[in-house]
Amino acid sequence: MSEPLILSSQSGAVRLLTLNRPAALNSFTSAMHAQLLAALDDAAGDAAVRCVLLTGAGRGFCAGQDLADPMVAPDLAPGASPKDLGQVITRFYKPLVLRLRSMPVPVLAAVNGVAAGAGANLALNCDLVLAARSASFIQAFSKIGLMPDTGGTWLLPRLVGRGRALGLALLADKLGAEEAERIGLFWKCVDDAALAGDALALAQRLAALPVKALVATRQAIDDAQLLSLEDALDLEARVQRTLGQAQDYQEGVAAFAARRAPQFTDR
Ligand code: T3D
Repeated sequence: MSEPLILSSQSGAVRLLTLNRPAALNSFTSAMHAQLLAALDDAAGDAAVRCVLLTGAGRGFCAGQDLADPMVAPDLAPGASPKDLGQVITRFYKPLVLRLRSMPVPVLAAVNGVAAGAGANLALNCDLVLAARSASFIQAFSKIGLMPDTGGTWLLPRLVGRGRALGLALLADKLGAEEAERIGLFWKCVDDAALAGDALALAQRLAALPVKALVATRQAIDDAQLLSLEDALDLEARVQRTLGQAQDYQEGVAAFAARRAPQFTDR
């Protein structure tokens, strides 16, 4: 049997998913897309999972679309029709981003090496990103005549502002992890040797938090970008009403009063 393209393992309440095509820097084929989506669906449907940790095997995190995949590689034969990349996005990248951003648990990316093209935006779609200090982020699209996808056009200006988003997207330069952290592209860099341990510890910490509230926070922060202040305040009232009726709120307040650690269970 061939090696799985997504490795999956469980550590307590954390589901660790590892992109596993290291010889091609974990770039996406249609088979890897299918396996990643299935692995995310499985984690979403498993009540024992309270956080997903996503990383890459080998020296890279993900180099984006596999450019040798016949699905996208231009056919150079005379008269051959061009590939429909719009379909590739609609069929693979859009469902992936929507799946990630609707996960019922927080998703943490541990970026262990280069993250390029759709691979960079895959990481940036996660709720938190830890990156090895030697890792790098490249909006590689313009180098091959494309524009950012996998949510890049939506995410980048929100993360770093229009000016930097355009700088990253137009020039497609390699951005080192320390500089990327400095400009606010993601949460934090750590020493290379500490990445795996620190990421698992952070994932376990997230899993012990009230994940239903964390997921509602992700959704409300995204939704609020498109709302007036008044509408955002109304949204906060609606979501807080729901959270206030959930078990975790009772548990959080009871634990505070009893000066003990809370045991959150909602998902
Ligand atoms: O469907 C569509 O096309 C639309 C959707 C697009 C989404 C996208 O992601 S478009 C952007 C695609 N990605 C890229 O353009 C990045 C291409 N890769 C690179 O620029 C470089 O590999 C890196 C900067 C990421 C890393 O450079 P380096 O020097 O550390 O490694 P390398 O030697 O270039 O790569 C190592 C191996 O991985 C190499 O294979 P080999 O020679 O050892 O057998 C290389 O060919 C392979 N590899 C790297 N990236 C890809 C890849 N193979 C296929 N597809 C890749 N994207």
